[in-house]
Parts: sequence; structure tokens; C-alpha cells
Amino acid sequence: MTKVYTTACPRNCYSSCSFKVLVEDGIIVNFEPHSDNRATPEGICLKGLSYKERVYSKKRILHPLKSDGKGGFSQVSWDEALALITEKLLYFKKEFGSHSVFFYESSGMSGLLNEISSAFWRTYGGVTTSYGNLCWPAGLEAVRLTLGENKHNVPWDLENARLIIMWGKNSVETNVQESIPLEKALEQGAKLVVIDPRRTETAEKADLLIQPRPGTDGAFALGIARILSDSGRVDSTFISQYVHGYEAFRKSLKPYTNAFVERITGVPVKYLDMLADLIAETKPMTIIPGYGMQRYTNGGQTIRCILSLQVITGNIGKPGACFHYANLQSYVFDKVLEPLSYYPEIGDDGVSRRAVSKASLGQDMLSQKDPELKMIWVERGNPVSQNPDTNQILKAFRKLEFKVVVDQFMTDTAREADLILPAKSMFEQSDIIGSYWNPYVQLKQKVIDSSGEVHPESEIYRMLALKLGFETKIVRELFPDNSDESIERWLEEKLRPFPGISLDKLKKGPVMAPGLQNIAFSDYIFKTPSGKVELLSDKARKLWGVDELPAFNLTEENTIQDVKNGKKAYYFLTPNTKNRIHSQFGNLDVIRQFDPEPRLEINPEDASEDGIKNGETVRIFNDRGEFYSKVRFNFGIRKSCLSVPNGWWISEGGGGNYLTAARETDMGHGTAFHDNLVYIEKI
Ligand SMILES: Nc1nc2c(c(=O)[nH]1)N[C@H]1C(S)=C(S)[C@@H](COP(=O)(O)OP(=O)(O)OC[C@H]3O[C@@H](n4cnc5c(=O)[nH]c(N)nc54)[C@H](O)[C@@H]3O)O[C@H]1N2
Ligand SMILES: Nc1nc2c(c(=O)[nH]1)N[C@H]1C(S)=C(S)[C@@H](COP(=O)(O)OP(=O)(O)OC[C@H]3O[C@@H](n4cnc5c(=O)[nH]c(N)nc54)[C@H](O)[C@@H]3O)O[C@H]1N2
Ligand SMILES: [Mo]
Repeated sequence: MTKVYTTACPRNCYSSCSFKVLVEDGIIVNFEPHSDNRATPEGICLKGLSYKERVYSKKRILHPLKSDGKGGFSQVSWDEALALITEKLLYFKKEFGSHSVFFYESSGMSGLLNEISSAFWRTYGGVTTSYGNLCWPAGLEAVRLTLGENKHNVPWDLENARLIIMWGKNSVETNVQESIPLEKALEQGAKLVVIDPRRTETAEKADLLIQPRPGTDGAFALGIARILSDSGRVDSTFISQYVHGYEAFRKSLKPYTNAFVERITGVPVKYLDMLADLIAETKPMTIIPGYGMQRYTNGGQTIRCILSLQVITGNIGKPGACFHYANLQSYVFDKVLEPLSYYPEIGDDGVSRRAVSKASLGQDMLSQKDPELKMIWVERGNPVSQNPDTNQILKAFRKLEFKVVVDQFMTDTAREADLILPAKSMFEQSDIIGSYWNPYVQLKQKVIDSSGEVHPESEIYRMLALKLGFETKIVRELFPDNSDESIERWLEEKLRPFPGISLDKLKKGPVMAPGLQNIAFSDYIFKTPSGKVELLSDKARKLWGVDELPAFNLTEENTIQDVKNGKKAYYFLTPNTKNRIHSQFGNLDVIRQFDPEPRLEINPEDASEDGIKNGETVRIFNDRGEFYSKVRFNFGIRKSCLSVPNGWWISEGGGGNYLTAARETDMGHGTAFHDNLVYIEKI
């Protein structure tokens, strides 16, 4: 008998697809689309289809593994693993204080149950945690400063746009499902502009591709804003009713002359005029900025500059008119989870807090004093391959006395562990997820029993809490046992404030977020200090020390001449790619068929200047580190740029983060991965 379950993909990906899982005799046999999700009606991508291999893969870790200290691991029982962890936790707390333990989590799996981890570490006595994010926070903060909150029109509203600008977003690869409304819009005659130093798969659909020097989009946007405001082609009615600071903004645009913008961005002036005309003449317009573009030291300001174009043309709060950064309308559980949370910025409950920046993880771990770090617990993250400055991270890891990594596979980070605990797959525990693009709350359902000896984190923490002697009442309150009833009861409790959503409903399909605005800001309520759209933001200076106005600053490493220390230097881009989610999926055979090894893309003109042939192996380096890769010629990549997708494990030939700097973005404590000049040489 085939049982059919509704579920949703919990990966850190825009799409968060709904789909159905077909199960026979407790084994997953197939997947089907779930058409109730209007944003993802056609089903999952190749990564989704590879889930079957992922769950049943021989490479999957199914038992606790202990390191022999020489690179090998052997299986140990849960009893032994838990006893060892308990002993270490008690010892480090007594000897050095609980903050000598570092709890690191990241974006490998989403869900409300993740908050149990925080509750555990808080109850243990408070540990060192991390703040900031590898992904998107500079842009989130830029939008919040300007519009008051992060939301955008429902994905299918894109059909209504007449002009779509994919500004540093490679939607065809990173948001596959966005192609559905995009294609419809294009069929109806909409124009697509792509702004990206790479000629991406998305660019193949475009009417116009503009390839600026990396990190200079702010100047480009302000150049357009100047042309529009000088020629009076702005929406004066919208501006006078809803915009704060337009006059100051207009005056600040003077320096962004065509000549200046061309020099900074490397884009010929005619394209600046062309895009200004298109924007002035084509309404409604939706700008879809990507996240890669804000991983620079000027990333937040860049997003403010681009958003200003949306604002001065009045393209807000209407069908087809919006700034598609992040739609957090389904993130409704923050309040409900607050009692469990343990983050530096939350609450004052007498537990002392200490946190290090995700952007400078290695350096910050090494510099902790009183107490120094002794132990790390890594969960849902692969910092050795995903955070910047790998050499520093390895140094910091290797200085620790005890490392626990919870993961499904032998990742670069797992290899560094003293003890690896096997992690659940998405099909082995139910949880509730939101999305930062589609507007649904969804249930990721348990459809099979745990593989091998796997326990989900909630259960690992419950077992540890008992071993550590946490009060019985606390254990009962905070740590549900892993029976289906207990987990469902826990989830139902989190749904209680939302009468429109029940677990039964979610088992059938996705449910629209409560209070959803299909067309974001259609009520023209902006939760900013002035109650208006803020081009001028006092908070921007107060919180982050940047200009009150959207302004362009050169990134830390950009030289404009594309040389450094007298030597030809390259902008090193490490974007996301179709067949992996960061460091996940690349190890599966299905995916390997398409992507067997990393390739560094280079413009053949650059390659010939450096005497490099297609397919040759080169050394890529700077003063932070080096790695080696074969090159692939790509006429579509802007000169002076190199590109290799992030996420390749070091053990698979990856290593891009050996070269990235441990730097925060200008706002939001993001990570400026792409602000990174490198050199290459033949070997
Ligand atoms: N298939 C797949 N989908 C994913 C992911 C994945 O790994 N794989 N990851 C998910 C996550 S966590 C994220 S953060 C998103 C990210 O997905 P996107 O938002 O698309 O971001 P990136 O792939 O980092 O970068 C997008 C583009 O920005 C370009 N770019 C880099 N620097 C600049 C610049 O200075 N100016 C301009 N104009 N363009 C620039 C890059 O060349 C790249 O093509 O995708 C999500 N979806
Ligand atoms: N150079 C460079 N580096 C980058 C980026 C870039 O643009 N350039 N992009 C950054 C971005 S946008 C992001 S979002 C990050 C992503 O980096 P991370 O947040 O570290 O996420 P992933 O690499 O997707 O997955 C981390 C691990 O989670 C594991 N995992 C999956 N499910 C579970 C579970 O249920 N429990 C546990 N314990 N583990 C699980 C996976 O097997 C995987 O090994 O990378 C960043 N790194
Ligand atoms: Mo991300």
C-alpha cells in the first residue's frame, strides 16, 4: 500500500517547495508535486529528487562516531557518546565556566524545533553563541530602514510586472520556481534586465544584460536616480505623500555624473541612459535584488541605493510593483518561540551572554578570554567550508579540547570532530517551516522512522538533559520526547495563537500566513520612525555609522584599477548554483553526474593574458590562503572576475573560503564574502 504524505523542503532556499512523498512499507519510493502551493505547483528540483538517495545513501552517518585522533573514526554506542559529552560538559563548566563551551548553529535545516537547542544551552548555564549571519542580513537591514519591514508581493504577482530587474539574483538557478511567473510576465511582453558580472542562466532570458564591476552597483543605481530626478521623471505625488528625505537625497546625487559612474562601474554610459529610460517609461516595475550582491562591505548601502529607484518612481504597494528582497510574512512564530530563545540580543533573564560573529568566526573564537573556548558543538552548519577565512577557522577548531558535530555526512567540519552525532533527515521528524519568498506556513512531515541509530536533536538534548540532571520539571516542559504524539503536541502549542492554522490543515497542504498582504504595503503603512518610506534614515547612522542617505562607498578591497600591490588582481565571486544548497547535496551520485568537480570560471581574454589554457589547473591565492582548481573558459564572465560556486567541500577540491576575509557587512552583521581580491598563477 502506498501512503502519500504532504511535506515541504526545509532547506535554506527561496522556493521552500511543497511536495508529496510516496511511502511503501516504510520506505520512500517517490515524490510528486503539490499543486496547492501556488508558488511551487510544479514540484521539486533535482536536489529535491535526490532526497531519496540522500536518505538511504551509504555515505550517510547513522551511528555516533568517535575520532581516533589520526583522521579515522569508529562507531560508538549512544551510551558511550552521551556519557562522554556529559563528562566534558560538567568538567568544562566546573573548571572554566559554561561559556568555555561554544554552541554554533547555522542554516542547514529550518524548523521551529531548532529552538530547543537554544533552550538546552541556556538551561545548561549559558554558553558562547554566534551572532550575525552568513547570508542576507545587510539587505534585510537596508529594507527595514527604508520600508520598516521585510515583505514583498506574493511570488505570482510578478506576472503583473512590465519591467523586471534581476539585480544580482540568478533566479533561474537559485529560485527555480520563480521562473514560472517570470516566464508568464515575459510572454505578456514584460522586459527583463539582468545586472550581474556573470552572464548567468537568468541572463539568457534577458532583454538587457549589464555587467558592472563587482561591488559598484550602488554607484550605478544612484547614477540612474540622478538622471531620473534631474529630468523630473519621478513620481512626485508618491514622493510628497509617502517619502521622507527626498530633497536631501536629490541634492546628494550631484556627484553621480555619467562620467563618474562609468569610471567606477566600468559600464558604458549608454547603458545607464538606456536603463534610466526603461525605468521611466515602463510601469509597473519589480526589482529583484539577490543576496550575493550584499555580501560586500558596502552591501547594505548598495541595497538602499537600488531600493531608492523603486521609491522615487512610486513602484511600491501596487500589483507588479515591488522590491522583492525577502518576504518574511510567514515568519510569524518569533513571539511564540521567545521563551525558548537564547540569543544575545534577547531578554534579560540573569543568564550571562557572550557571542562571536559568524563573519569572523575563526578570529573571534581564538580571541575569547575569560574563559577561553574549550569545546564546540556544531549543528546544522558546516563552518569549515562555509564561513570565511578557513585557515583561521581550522586553527581555532584545532585549539579546542573537545568538538561535537551533529551532521548527516562526513563534511569538512565533521572531519574535525572528536565526536560526530548522526543527524536526522527531513523525513524523520515533523516540524513547521516558513519561507522567505512564498507566503505559506508549511508542515515538513515525518514520513519514515529514523534511519540507523539516528535521533533528532530534540531527542539528543532530552537525553543529555536527563544525564546532566536538569530538573525533571524543566525537562518535561522544555524537551518533548520523540513520540509522534509529543512532537505533534509541541507543534500544536506553537500554533495556538493562530486559529486559522492547525496541524490537521497543514497535513493536507500549505496554509497562507495569517495576516498576509498579497500586495505588500498596499495600505501604505510604513513602520519606520517617520511613518514614511525613509530615504533619509537617522537610524542608519545611529545603528551602523553609515550615511543617513543611500550613498556609494568603495568596498574595502576594490581598487577600481583591478590591480593590487602592482599586480593584476581578480574579483573572486563564489555564488550559489543549481544543483547544491551550499555545502549540501554535492556528495550525492545523482548530483555528481552533473557536477563532478569544481571549476574556476575565467574570461578567456584574462586567461590568455596570464598564459592559462582551458582545463588547466591554477593556483588561486591572496595573503589569506590558497587553493587549486581547474579552470573553465567562460566568455560570459566579466573581465577581472573569477567565479566558482561556494559549497564544494575541501575534501572534494573546494576551498574558496581559504581566500575570503573575515569581515562584516556595513550593516546587519552579515558576511562580506565577495569583497575579496585574489591572484592566479599557472602551476
Ligand atoms: N539551487 C540553489 N538555490 C539556492 C541556494 C543554493 O545554494 N542553491 N541557496 C539559497 C540561499 S541560502 C541563498 S543566500 C540564495 C542566494 O541566491 P542569489 O540571491 O541568487 O545569490 P548568489 O547566488 O549569491 O548571487 C547571485 C548573483 O549575484 C552576482 N553578483 C555577485 N556580486 C555582484 C555584484 O557586485 N553586483 C551584481 N550586480 N551582481 C553580483 C553573482 O554573479 C550571482 O550570479 O539562494 C538560495 N537558493
Ligand atoms: N565563499 C562563500 N561562502 C558562502 C557563501 C558565499 O556566497 N560565498 N554563501 C553563504 C550563505 S548565503 C549561506 S546561507 C551559508 C550556508 O552555510 P551553512 O549555514 O553552513 O549551511 P549548509 O552548507 O547548507 O549546511 C550545513 C550542514 O547542515 C547539515 N544538516 C542538514 N540537515 C540537518 C539537520 O537536521 N541537523 C543537523 N545537525 N545538520 C543538518 C548538512 O548536512 C550540512 O552539512 O554559506 C555561506 N558561505
Ligand atoms: Mo544564504
